[in-house]
Amino acid sequence: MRGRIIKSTGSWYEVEDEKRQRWSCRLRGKFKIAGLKVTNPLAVGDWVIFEQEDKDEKQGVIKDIEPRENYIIRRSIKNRHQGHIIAANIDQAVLIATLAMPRTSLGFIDRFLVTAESFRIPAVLVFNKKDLLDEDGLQYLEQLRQVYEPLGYPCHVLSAQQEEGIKQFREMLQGKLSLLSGHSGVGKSTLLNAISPEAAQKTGEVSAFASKGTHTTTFAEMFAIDEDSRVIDTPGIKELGLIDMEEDTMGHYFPEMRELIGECRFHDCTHIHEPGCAVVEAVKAEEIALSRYESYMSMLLGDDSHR
Ligand SMILES: Nc1nc2c(ncn2[C@@H]2O[C@H](COP(=O)(O)OP(=O)(O)OP(=O)(O)O)[C@@H](O)[C@H]2O)c(=O)[nH]1
Ligand SMILES: [Mg+2]
Ligand SMILES: [Zn+2]
Repeated sequence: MRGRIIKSTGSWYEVEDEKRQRWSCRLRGKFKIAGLKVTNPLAVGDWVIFEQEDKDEKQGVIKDIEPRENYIIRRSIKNRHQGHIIAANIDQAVLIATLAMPRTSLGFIDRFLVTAESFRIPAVLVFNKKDLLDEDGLQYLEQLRQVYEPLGYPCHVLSAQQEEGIKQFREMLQGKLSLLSGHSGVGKSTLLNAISPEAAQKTGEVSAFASKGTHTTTFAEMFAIDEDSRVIDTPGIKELGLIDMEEDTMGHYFPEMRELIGECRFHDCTHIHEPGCAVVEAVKAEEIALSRYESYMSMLLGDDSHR
């Protein structure tokens, strides 16, 4: 049978078959994907081939994994030379951000976008908790929209609590598998609950744990919104860390800098101190947002103060 992993706890995988039935699966044998050093062989979003193990119960054994269209990895906490696959085969990565309570920094947003670029996954920005913003806040959001949308990152401004902008949010997810990401407290679960009855039920179950001091949720999990729209919630994942990025390729992950490739005097220009740098010229001419350039520099120089 063929199915898709919708949840993984490390030793067990919840798999949904093509008739949308749920199976509890184990992995037999080992899978090694060439060139990938990861702690988990399978991840949410993976398509697998499995066999029924027990005639009476929905239990199976995973025999094979289909080639991935893409995947998103973060550095393993245990071993910095290894990665942990967060999800595979996703159509878009959606960052839920807030300007207040908590504040998502521009550095964090740009890091997220660079990560998505490096995995060649389209990215979308969603600013939640609009209801907490005053005129100045709303105006600032409008400025951010003018920075990000021309770069190819759609921006949505909404309020999960006031149920404002939920319809557009839902439309943006329509027909896709979306990875939801964002700092703790930005409202990922609240948003999910507003659009997915399945998620509402599950997060309700888990929130009882929250009061006991454990994480609200620990594993990435896929939820159905409707027949052909799914989202993956990634609780407790603070950051989609970058893996081994070379100095001279960082600019490739900034679309506005990528556009200027070949226009700097030196072909291996890092856009920091070199004379005749087209990127620096564009920053001076305000064609590239200063905040984006600052993010680029702090990522390149490994300075984490912008996060
Ligand atoms: N004012 C306001 N509060 C909101 C809004 N959306 C969510 N909240 C509140 O923000 C808090 C955190 O929301 P959650 O949905 O639990 O956040 P989360 O992103 O799932 O957090 P983690 O599960 O820890 O990653 C809750 O108290 C929500 O009620 C909003 O649009 N406006
Ligand atoms: Mg949550
Ligand atoms: Zn340059």
